[in-house]
Amino acid sequence: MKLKGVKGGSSVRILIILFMLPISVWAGTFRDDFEDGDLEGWKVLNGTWQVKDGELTARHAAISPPARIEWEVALLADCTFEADVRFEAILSNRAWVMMLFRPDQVWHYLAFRINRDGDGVVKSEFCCPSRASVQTPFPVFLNRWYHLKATLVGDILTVEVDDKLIHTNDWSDDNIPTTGTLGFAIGGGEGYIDNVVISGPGVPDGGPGELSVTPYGRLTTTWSRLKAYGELP
Ligand SMILES: [Ca+2]
Ligand SMILES: [Ca+2]
Repeated sequence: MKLKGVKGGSSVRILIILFMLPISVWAGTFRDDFEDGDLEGWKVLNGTWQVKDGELTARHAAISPPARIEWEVALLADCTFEADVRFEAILSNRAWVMMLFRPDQVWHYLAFRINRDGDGVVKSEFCCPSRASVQTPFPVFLNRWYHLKATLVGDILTVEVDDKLIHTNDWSDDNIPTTGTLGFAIGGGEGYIDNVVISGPGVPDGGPGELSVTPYGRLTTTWSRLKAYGELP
C-alpha cells in the first residue's frame, strides 16, 4: 500500500509537470508600461499619440477615421492582448477605445471596444466590407481604469473586463484576417492606455515593461492587480 501511495504521488507530480509544460513553452510575453516616455515599438497610423506621465494617450474628437496606432511586430498566430484603459474626456456623442486584431491597410479587422455610448457597452466586431458585432451592456465611467483582456484562439475571441468574462464569439463565418499585428484606436474622446501585455506564439519576450517578466514577477503582478481591482466598488 505504501508503494502504491508513492506511485500515486509520482503520477500526480508527472501530471502537474505535463500540465505546466505547454504553458511554459507556449509563448513569449511582451510588456509596455510606457514609463520610459517614448513610443518605440509602436507605429502611429492616424491622429496624434503621445506618452504622458507613463501612459499612452490620444485626444481625438472624430469617430471616423479614429486615431490609430499599431504594434510593430507582426503576429502569425493566436494571442492574448491586455491593457488598462480609461477615458478622460468625451468629445463626441460617444467615445471608445478599441483593441484591434490583425488590422490591414484597408481597415479590415477584428476588434474589441469599450464604448462610452449612453451608459456604456463592450462590443466585439468584425469589419469590413461586411460587418458583424456582439455587444454586452457595461457601465463606463470617466476617469476610471478598466482592465481589458482579449484572447483570440483560432476564430474564437473571448473578451474580459476587470477579470470578468463579458462574451465569447466564434467569428469563423466572417473570414477574419489570419495574419497581422495588434493595435489600438481611439475615437470621440481622450483615451489613456497603460500596461500593455501581449502573449502568444511568436511574441518576443521582454519589452520596456520587462522588469516584471520573471514568472515570480508575473505572479505577483497578477495577484496585486487582482487585489487592486477587487477593492474597487
Ligand atoms: Ca517605450
Ligand atoms: Ca505606465
